[in-house]
Amino acid sequence: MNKTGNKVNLPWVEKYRPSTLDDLVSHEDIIKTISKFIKEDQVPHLLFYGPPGTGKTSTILACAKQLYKPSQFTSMVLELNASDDRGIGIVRGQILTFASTRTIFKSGFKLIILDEADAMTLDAQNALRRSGMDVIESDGDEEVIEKQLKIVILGGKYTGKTSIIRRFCYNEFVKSYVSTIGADFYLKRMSLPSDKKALLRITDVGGDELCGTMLDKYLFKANVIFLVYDITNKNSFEEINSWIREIQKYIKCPPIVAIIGNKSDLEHQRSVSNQIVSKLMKELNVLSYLISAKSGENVSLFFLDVVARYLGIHLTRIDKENQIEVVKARLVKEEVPKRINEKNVNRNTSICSIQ
Ligand SMILES: Nc1nc2c(ncn2[C@@H]2O[C@H](COP(=O)(O)OP(=O)(O)O)[C@@H](O)[C@H]2O)c(=O)[nH]1
Ligand SMILES: [Mg+2]
Repeated sequence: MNKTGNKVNLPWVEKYRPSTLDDLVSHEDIIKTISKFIKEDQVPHLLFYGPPGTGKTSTILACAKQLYKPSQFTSMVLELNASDDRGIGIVRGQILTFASTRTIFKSGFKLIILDEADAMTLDAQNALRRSGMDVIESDGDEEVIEKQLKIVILGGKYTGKTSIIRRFCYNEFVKSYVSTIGADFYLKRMSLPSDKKALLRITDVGGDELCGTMLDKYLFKANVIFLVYDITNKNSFEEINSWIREIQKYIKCPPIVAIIGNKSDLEHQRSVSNQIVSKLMKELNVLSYLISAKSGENVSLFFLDVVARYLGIHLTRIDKENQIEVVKARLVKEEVPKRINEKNVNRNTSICSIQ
């Protein structure tokens, strides 16, 4: 093509390529169906199959021209040849970058045209089948697949949400209390059985957000929601129902939900009975765990269990046992009141207490 737009020296397949769907001859039913998809803005994934020269590429290019203005073409359409011998790594990299870049001032879907898809090796087809949620890193010959999950932690103030996350991410516990304002964000990589990996994006939502205006934003695209209550505080358990009502307003596609009873180290001060927890668990059809951010009891186990369930990974008893936290306890000298007439009695005993 020269500067004035005239087509010179183009192969005839390009020169006479139909530029609109109406220019295409025959395949009337197919063209009618595709036109309907475009009109209703409901274009599904399309697979064109047929011998060479029957118009597969021309049809999809005509669709693209109908869907996007010439100025949008480069940002919204990616044309690739799958038989490209540069390897699937490059082709897939281009697809992931293109698909994950948001185009400003243009909503709607982007179009990826994968020509000669039948020339793809089986490995290459499998690699592309993995969803857009996967982060794929190439480590020499080994391919590392990392699933990304968004986890949102909700619950009343002082129930220990921040402490749970800090125990899980940094294995630390702070006794002092600093209220979370708005929300905080954490990232944590998790190894799962069979060398699988997950990248957890954890949102720690402040208790005040129950009446705030940002909850819908924090819940956007959440894969897992944890609702935390304090086992020593009945109100915090009752508040779970209010959180559920709020969640239902914003979430269309239900994520995995689990109720987390925190502060199991204060079992002797428990005011939320096991019965009411099981009742709510059955009513809502959700998971439930009893944990302690302070002692670390069950913290990594419940994260692993939920993430594995979400990803459909089966955990063996050994996988679970490996997560069991050894609860550290301090030996405290028992104070024995001195009694008269008690001679030579060995009272050198100790008791165990969790501090
Ligand atoms: N005994 C005990 N205290 C805890 C536990 N988890 C958190 N706390 C304490 O509860 C208070 C509130 O914790 P925080 O994580 O800030 O609660 P949040 O408002 O829900 O984020 C802090 O003083 C923590 O030290 C726990 O498992 N056991
Ligand atoms: Mg907090």
